[in-house]
Amino acid sequence: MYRTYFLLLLWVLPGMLLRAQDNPFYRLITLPIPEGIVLEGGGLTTLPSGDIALVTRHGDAWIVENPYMEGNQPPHYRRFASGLHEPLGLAWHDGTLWVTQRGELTRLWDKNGDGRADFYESVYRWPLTGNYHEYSYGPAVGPDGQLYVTANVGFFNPEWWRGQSEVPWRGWTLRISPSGEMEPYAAGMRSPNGYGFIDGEFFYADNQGDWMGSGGLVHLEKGDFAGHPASLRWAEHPQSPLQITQADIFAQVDPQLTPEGAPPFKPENDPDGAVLPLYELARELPGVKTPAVWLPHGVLGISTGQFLADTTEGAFGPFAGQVFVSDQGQSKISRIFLEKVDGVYQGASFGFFDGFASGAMRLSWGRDGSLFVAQTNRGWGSTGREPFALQRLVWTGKIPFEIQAVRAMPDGFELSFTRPVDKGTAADPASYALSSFIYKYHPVYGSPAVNLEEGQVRYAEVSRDGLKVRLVVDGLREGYIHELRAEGVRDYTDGQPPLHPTAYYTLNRRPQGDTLAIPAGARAAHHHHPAPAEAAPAPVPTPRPRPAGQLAKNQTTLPAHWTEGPDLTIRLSTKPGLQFDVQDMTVEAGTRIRLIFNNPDDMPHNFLLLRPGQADKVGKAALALGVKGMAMDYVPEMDEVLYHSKLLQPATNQTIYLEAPSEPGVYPYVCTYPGHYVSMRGVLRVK
Ligand SMILES: [Cu+2]
Repeated sequence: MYRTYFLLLLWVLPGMLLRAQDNPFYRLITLPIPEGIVLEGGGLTTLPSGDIALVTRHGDAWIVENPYMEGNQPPHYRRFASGLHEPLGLAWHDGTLWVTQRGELTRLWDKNGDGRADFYESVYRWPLTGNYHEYSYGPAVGPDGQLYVTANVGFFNPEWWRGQSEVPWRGWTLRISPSGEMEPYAAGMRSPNGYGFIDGEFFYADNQGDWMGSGGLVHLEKGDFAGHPASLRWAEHPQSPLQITQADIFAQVDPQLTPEGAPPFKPENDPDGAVLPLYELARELPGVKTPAVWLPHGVLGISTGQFLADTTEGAFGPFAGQVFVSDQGQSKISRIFLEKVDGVYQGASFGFFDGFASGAMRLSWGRDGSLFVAQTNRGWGSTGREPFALQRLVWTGKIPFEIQAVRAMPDGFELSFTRPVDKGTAADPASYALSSFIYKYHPVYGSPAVNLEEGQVRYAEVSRDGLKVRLVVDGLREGYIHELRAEGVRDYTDGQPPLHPTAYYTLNRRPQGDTLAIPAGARAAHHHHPAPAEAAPAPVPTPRPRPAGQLAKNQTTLPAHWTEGPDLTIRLSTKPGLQFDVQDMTVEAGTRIRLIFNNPDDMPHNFLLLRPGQADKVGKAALALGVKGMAMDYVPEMDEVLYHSKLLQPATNQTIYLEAPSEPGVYPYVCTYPGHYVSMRGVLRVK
């Protein structure tokens, strides 16, 4: 009884996540891993027997027998191969395992049948420079029997961090035949960690970074360009199927950029307010592919892992045919509904399951329709604190109340629910809220959500069976991401709101056709927006005015009353692996400090000094800023934040001035970029 009440509370309180161990719909089972095996999942596939095979980034291939732990027996791990070079993908095809190493597609044969690979066949090799970021992923096996491999751009820091393609075919998808003929298939990848087939079509999933405002799922046809221009260095190569060049892209983005010996793409060259979304480029240049569905950064993840279409025909719950996407940094899985409008893929993304033990990387269906999730924090950290894990997600047979799908309509959306809705709440336009935004297409790492606009749900009509709601809205914008919130809608049976009440619909094409006539006397839309559920910060206190002489929270000039200058200069840097280089410092109360905060790392970071014991609270509040977080430098407006830097792009710095608190104590400092606050911390001891 107490437990049920607790669960209800979790659902009702905005901003709270249903904890993995309390989820009544999906059970998370952890597979024990014997001492001594470092199982950082880089590739995962299910064998015809139902056993699973897994490769680790350290170079081993393992066969996991009895992964279902039948007869209460633990799984058994058998090393199948070793010495592979950072393999990041694995497939079963034509009777053997195929693995993508950094520089090669390799077929693993067990010719003598002793359960260990005895012949590593080099199917196709590609050049590498040795740059750390030249990861390679795959293969995905197509319906054509061809093997698809995706390749990162390298990441270099000549003046500032940027993706470069120093050797063919960094930043490309390659199509390779089993006998080793390669054809370059598509370009514009940055960090294509997700790859695979949905309905027989090739898709890939990228990560936020330079030129990539946020992660997303992209449908790729031969000759397509997905956005990262470094790969276009090889666009005019005789084998290239691309019709566009780097010069075409740069001419649209900034005429000062040139293809060869391009000037430094410095963040400061990106003027404030300049917005060029990728979809506008796609209008100018055929062959430019925008994501079918964007995954809003910090909301539905921060580092896209793998995606997998639900081919279980209902064995995994009410989402057959949809797509699940893992996230390494936030240890979660999101869900995507895809549809085709005018021949173009688009659709909605939703939250699905949070709380994996480590960074969720690779996905594979078990023979019973459960989902295996191979995990690693990759030394970068993840919300799940284990360095690695292997878990299995099993549907319990209970149907969660969720928005099952969102379909675009000429004048709005049609929502399907997994269970009948309460018609009173579902027919009330005030139960919904709509806004839309987009990301910049620019050389800078990531993008804030820009061009934000509130929309309006004008009318809601519930189907007779209570499973569908037709919405008529104002504010549809082609090319934009529409945040549609439905937390006012209640389940007919138990009165609960949807478990994940927010959908992010990417409207690549607005459908043509009939609009819905709003009946006279229909309930008018109220100007009322329900509190955001999934991404709600704690109530924001109005910042108290600071007394004269007191410093701003982000004081970047020498305070006028510091006539003697600072008492102390502290240099603080970020370092790889989500760390500050100094994690413990001690100062006298009231010390006037000049803090030179430097970010030489390859991703953005910030610095927030907090009141004692508030690191978790502030970290969570920053995460809850959702799509608006980037524009706020992920600094929540709350009294717990004493001082902060701005969000520093890679290879930039900022000097701020602050006064050590007058109260002695241990004051934490954290980076609140999504996913970082768990590990990226230090303490300032005030004596
Ligand atoms: Cu950080």
